[in-house]
Amino acid sequence: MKKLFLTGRSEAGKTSLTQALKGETLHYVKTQYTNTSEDTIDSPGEYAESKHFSAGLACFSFEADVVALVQAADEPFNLFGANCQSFILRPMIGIITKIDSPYANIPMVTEWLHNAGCHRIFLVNNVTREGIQELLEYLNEDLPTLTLEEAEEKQRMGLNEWDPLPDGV
Ligand SMILES: Nc1nc2c(ncn2[C@@H]2O[C@H](COP(=O)(O)OP(=O)(O)O)[C@@H](O)[C@H]2O)c(=O)[nH]1
Ligand SMILES: [Mg+2]
Repeated sequence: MKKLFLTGRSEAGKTSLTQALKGETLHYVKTQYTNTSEDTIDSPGEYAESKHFSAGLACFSFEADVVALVQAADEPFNLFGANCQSFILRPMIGIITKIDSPYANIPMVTEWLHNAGCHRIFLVNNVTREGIQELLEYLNEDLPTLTLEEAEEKQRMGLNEWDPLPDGV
């Protein structure tokens, strides 16, 4: 199972997502600190919202196999700049929560997450668990482990460890 790191503004639905992934019914918990001992690493929204703390997010990401930018479908503005993945040495996905919101604008949030560099985007409703199974299937596939030689070869080609090799190589 891939260890997932969640970041996004307060109220985006990160803590609810950890509960939906565990099959728990949603209950409100204020996220006071980053907890890395479980399969999902949750973080306080204040980290993503503050210029001073946001560098800490890159450090926490190194504890994870995959980083997820979490944005609610009804968020009024975008917190993440273009190409955020450039300083995170992990595959980065986007998770759009609250797809049931009457104010949802899924095409706009999808565009934000694509611009940030997410290579895959999942749509979820934490309340009804719609979309959670698809995310769990992605998380259940382990990342392939590379030998040192394979890792060095990918580095020479300018590829990330998790990128597929070009055709014919
Ligand atoms: N309708 C709806 N509400 C949600 C969803 N996910 C979370 N919420 C609600 O949004 C609020 C903030 O959720 P929370 O998980 O604490 O956000 P966090 O600050 O990112 O951890 C809570 O009242 C949740 O019940 C969702 O998919 N749909
Ligand atoms: Mg939280």
